[in-house]
Amino acid sequence: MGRWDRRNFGKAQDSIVTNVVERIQAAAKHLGIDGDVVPFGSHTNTLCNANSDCDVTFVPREDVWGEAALHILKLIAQELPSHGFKSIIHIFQASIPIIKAIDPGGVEVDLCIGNHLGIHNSRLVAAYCQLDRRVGEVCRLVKQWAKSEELVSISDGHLTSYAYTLLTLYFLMKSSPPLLPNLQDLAFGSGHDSVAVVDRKWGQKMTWECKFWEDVELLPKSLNVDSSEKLLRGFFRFYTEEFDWSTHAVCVRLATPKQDVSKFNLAAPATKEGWFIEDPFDLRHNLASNCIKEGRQRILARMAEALRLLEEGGLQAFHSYRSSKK
Ligand code: 3AT
Ligand code: MG
Repeated sequence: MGRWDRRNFGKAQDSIVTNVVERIQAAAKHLGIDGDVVPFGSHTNTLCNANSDCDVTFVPREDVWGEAALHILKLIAQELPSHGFKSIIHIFQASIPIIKAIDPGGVEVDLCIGNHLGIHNSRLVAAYCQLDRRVGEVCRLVKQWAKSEELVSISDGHLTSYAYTLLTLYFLMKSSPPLLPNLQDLAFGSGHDSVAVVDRKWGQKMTWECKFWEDVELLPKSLNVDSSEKLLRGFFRFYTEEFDWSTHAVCVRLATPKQDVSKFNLAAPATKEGWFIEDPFDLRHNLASNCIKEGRQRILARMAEALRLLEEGGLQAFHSYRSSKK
């Protein structure tokens, strides 16, 4: 898979996603709907694992939302079987209506309409990954671990893959010395032009500031020389022993090495109970809002177990334990 390059972002980066994009583009063309199929998610930011889905959004030439967007999604869904897709499922109750389908190669595809925020948050993650190879390594290890422990799913009260990526980035910004700078903060501090993105989730029109420091090649290398294994241990230790979930938020937007962000000062209504993982751009969105008490307890218990394995037997013990669970 290619590395992120901001000039190339939004173009397919591997053959899986190239195929998916071409087929959906052909379906839209056949229907006479003008627009672009844009990949986002882990296939565009170097974080995909063998079992990653392929996230794509159709961006119509004319801005549409609500019923009009849903209508386009339904039309494309009807057309997909003629372009090799099968097992098509509509999930229209979600905040972003999506269609799930399986491509001819067996890859799960998630298609939505006009998900500009998804494109921008994938760009932000891609930029963080480009800063240091250990970022992608630790993010992929965390996602693989969470999947093998069945901790990735909001329908049964856990977290999404994307939420685990935000947990990892936040930790890497707070590691000592920090492995990552805060790219959003850098863009604000240096007076970058605004990148205003309109979002219409939950039937409400909101405009979010999506700027971040994109010239990652101009930034100095981190002074942190820890191995990915040590960072992974640090990740599990941070969230099980150091981070105060009851009063603080995982907030990539405001992360500084020294201070945790009080969850009660954030834009979305903070719950007394529960975790708070703020989306870097959509400040209404707590990515842990569906993570129930049992889910949180399970995640922390599995994290503590992962930490123990890493401390006792290193990455080898960690991997063998995970493969014994498959
Ligand atoms: P996999 O490799 O597929 O497991 P991923 O990083 O592609 O992980 P997801 O498939 O869960 O993550 O989500 C795809 C992208 O959709 C990631 C992010 O750009 C966007 N996204 C997912 N969930 C949210 C959310 N709750 N809020 C905002 N954007 C989201
Ligand atoms: Mg994905």
